[in-house]
Amino acid sequence: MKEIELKVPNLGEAEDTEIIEISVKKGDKINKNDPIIVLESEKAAMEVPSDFDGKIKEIKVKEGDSVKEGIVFAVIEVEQIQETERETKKIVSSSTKTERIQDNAQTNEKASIDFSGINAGPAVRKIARELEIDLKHIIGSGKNKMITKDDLKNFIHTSSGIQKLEYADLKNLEVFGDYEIENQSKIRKAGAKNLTQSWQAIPHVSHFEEADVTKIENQRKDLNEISAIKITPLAYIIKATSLALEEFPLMNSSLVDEGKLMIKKYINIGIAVDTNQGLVVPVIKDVNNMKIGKIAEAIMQMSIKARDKKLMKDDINGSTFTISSLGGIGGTGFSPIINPPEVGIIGISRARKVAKIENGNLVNATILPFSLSYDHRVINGVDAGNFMNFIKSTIEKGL
Ligand code: CAO
Repeated sequence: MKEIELKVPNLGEAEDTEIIEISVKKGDKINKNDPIIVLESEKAAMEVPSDFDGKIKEIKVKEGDSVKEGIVFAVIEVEQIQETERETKKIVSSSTKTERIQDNAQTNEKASIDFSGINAGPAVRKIARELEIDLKHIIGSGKNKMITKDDLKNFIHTSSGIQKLEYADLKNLEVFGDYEIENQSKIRKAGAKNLTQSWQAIPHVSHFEEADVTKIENQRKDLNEISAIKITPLAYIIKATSLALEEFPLMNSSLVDEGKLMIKKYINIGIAVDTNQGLVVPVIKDVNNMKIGKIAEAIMQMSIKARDKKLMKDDINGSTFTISSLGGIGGTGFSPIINPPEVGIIGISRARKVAKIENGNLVNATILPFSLSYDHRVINGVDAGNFMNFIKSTIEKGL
């Protein structure tokens, strides 16, 4: 075991250089090229990495210290000294620094987040990139609103912090038997990421309801006898939901900033469509102005386009609320995941025939279970209950 002193390298023309971050603590194991401190001059910031694998024995400086070339800032213990030529790093100008960050982004798959214009040191950027956190969402508490490590830690610890996607450990699993690896489509990969982020970032609550659809089922049968297009219960639910969104505009909104809600004056409903490539959500625009037949036609056109991979950008953008129907498959109820930036989503399950007591008489009825998942930051239980009651009574009255 040998002790090595880490010294501040040649800093180029910079004179007044401050330590803005210490990226390690005593006892930390470090690898060669791991950043140890971050220096900042008036023009830019630079990381000072370790040239060796080892363990931090002592830190000889603190954040805020001014340093010059040659000052020992840390002592590390190393097992073996690799013959390494210390690379003299010059302080880089801000634009060069940005270029370096962009270069890294090209070689690192996780570095797709754009940090341009962000005031944060390289160590914070590195962690954010590794955890796939967009620094634009963090307000810095440092000098000139610089994002410090503590700001990043606080963000991760609050519910708004988006955590890393969770994956099973292949090495642990492969010992149990034969298997094959299947590559996921781009749509499935994007869907997995969006669903995870929505689930982690939005406090979801689900509300379950049932509606007697006997009246609309009779109406639907009659309509289907004369209609060229098959009309499914979904068209009726979409219509009833659009009327409810007109009545309860809070459900047709997006939380755009802390304490700022955008209430949309148009009603576009996204429909979850199952395709071979995964779930896609085409949008039926201005659905509140459409009749049942037109909505059924739009569902058919959009699902054909989705399955034939013919959806255009305009077909999938701009939804204000989403409906996911598993009615053709089965189930008595489920909690769908909100499609951000929306604040609610309705899930439809399979209608069933029941015997019901009506005015003291036993009658046949068809009951449709449906659910609403809502963003509890925007919607309260009472709002959700009123919204669902409205849909239920609209359906039961007949459309
Ligand atoms: N109760 C009872 N029967 C229902 C029903 C319901 N709630 N909803 C549909 N059905 C019936 C239809 O009437 C149709 O019956 P017939 O074959 O006798 O005519 C049959 O089920 C199939 O309907 P469909 O699924 O073709 O049509 P749809 O309008 O109900 O749905 C679409 C269209 C595109 C939404 C659907 O095909 C689809 O992709 N659903 C899956 C969505 C999904 O994956 N959601 C989960 C997201 S969360 O992971």
